[in-house]
Amino acid sequence: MALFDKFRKNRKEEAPQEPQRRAESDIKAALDAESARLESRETEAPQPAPPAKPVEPLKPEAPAEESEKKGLFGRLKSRLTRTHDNLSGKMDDLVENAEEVDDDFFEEMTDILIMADVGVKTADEAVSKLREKCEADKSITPSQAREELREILIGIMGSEPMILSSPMVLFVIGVNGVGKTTSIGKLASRLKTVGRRVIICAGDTFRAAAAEQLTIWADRAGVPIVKQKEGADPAAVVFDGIQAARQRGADVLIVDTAGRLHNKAHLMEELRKMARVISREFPEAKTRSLLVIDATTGQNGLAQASVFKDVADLEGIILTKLDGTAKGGIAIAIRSELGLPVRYIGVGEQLDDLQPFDAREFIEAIL
Ligand SMILES: Nc1nc2c(ncn2[C@@H]2O[C@H](COP(=O)(O)OP(=O)(O)O)[C@@H](O)[C@H]2O)c(=O)[nH]1
Ligand SMILES: [Mg+2]
Repeated sequence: MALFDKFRKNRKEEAPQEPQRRAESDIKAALDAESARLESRETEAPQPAPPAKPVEPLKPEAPAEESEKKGLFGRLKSRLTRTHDNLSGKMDDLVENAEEVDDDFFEEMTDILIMADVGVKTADEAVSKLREKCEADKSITPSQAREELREILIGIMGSEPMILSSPMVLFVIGVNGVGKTTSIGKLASRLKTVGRRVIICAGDTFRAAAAEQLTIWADRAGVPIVKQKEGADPAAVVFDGIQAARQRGADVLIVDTAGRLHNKAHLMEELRKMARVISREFPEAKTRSLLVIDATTGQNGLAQASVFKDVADLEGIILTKLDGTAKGGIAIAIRSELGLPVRYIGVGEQLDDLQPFDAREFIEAIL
């Protein structure tokens, strides 16, 4: 404990706002609303209701009206225009010019998918499935084949809901610049809006500006942040984060991390050390890691992911910067080539530019 005492002296923890009491039924309603939104399909037993505790004023998300849903989808679509224009534009041409569904049609379709970064393996897999279908039913037209392709891709990606429980520690990992800090701010804001108590922990103590940048995001999201001086031991910051989470009855502690992939052994050791602190000090918390991948780095992002898969037990992917690429097909490749679900997507630099991933909406927006 002496180690942590030493670091705790340096602690610069922001004073939390005085929490206000709220009825337990309200908390449950908020969590139900979040479950309905984020984990819409029930694949696991429902999480137990959290113990009664003081929470901030509740702003539950009203069930999305049809018009609101359309608005959200319209927004998603507008953010994915580059990929849409690339993928859907080329598919339009293909379908318009094809007289029948033949070898050339399948070949060209495969090329279009690969050019949108769907990846050779995944593109081949999807088109072989389509080919089988078309061989079994010769009446399928080029335009119907495209519809079938959509369904096949949705099937390949799947939509597994992320189960959030309370208390929970979420590590956000990934190489520098992919969007970890930004995504943490957005995620904290999302969770707070639906009544979860979130604390952010500045575990990236490597870069001088990292904690400051995270503080700005914490302020935007309106959640407390726990941090220490640059160069502090990330495990000591996590220790402080746990104390804060316990004191305030937080549901989710989100931990930012440094992305020093060039030294895998070091990164692994750092993550292990933080995990040890959690299992010792916060054994009741579920610990999960989300890997952030920058969609604009394409297949290189997949290579990074396979390295991180070796060092951490990954819960899933946050795929960022989809607004900045014509190659958003990478979202499809991730599921089939890494075996990891995309949990959230980043579609811009604003606080509300992080959306839970929905395979059907995604495919409908780009194809
Ligand atoms: N356009 C766009 N930019 C993003 C997105 N997510 C992050 N960024 C930008 O990417 C840059 C790096 O983000 P940062 O969170 O600092 O990455 P980190 O090093 O992994 O923590 C920043 O300029 C962010 O504004 C996104 O979804 N869309
Ligand atoms: Mg960062």
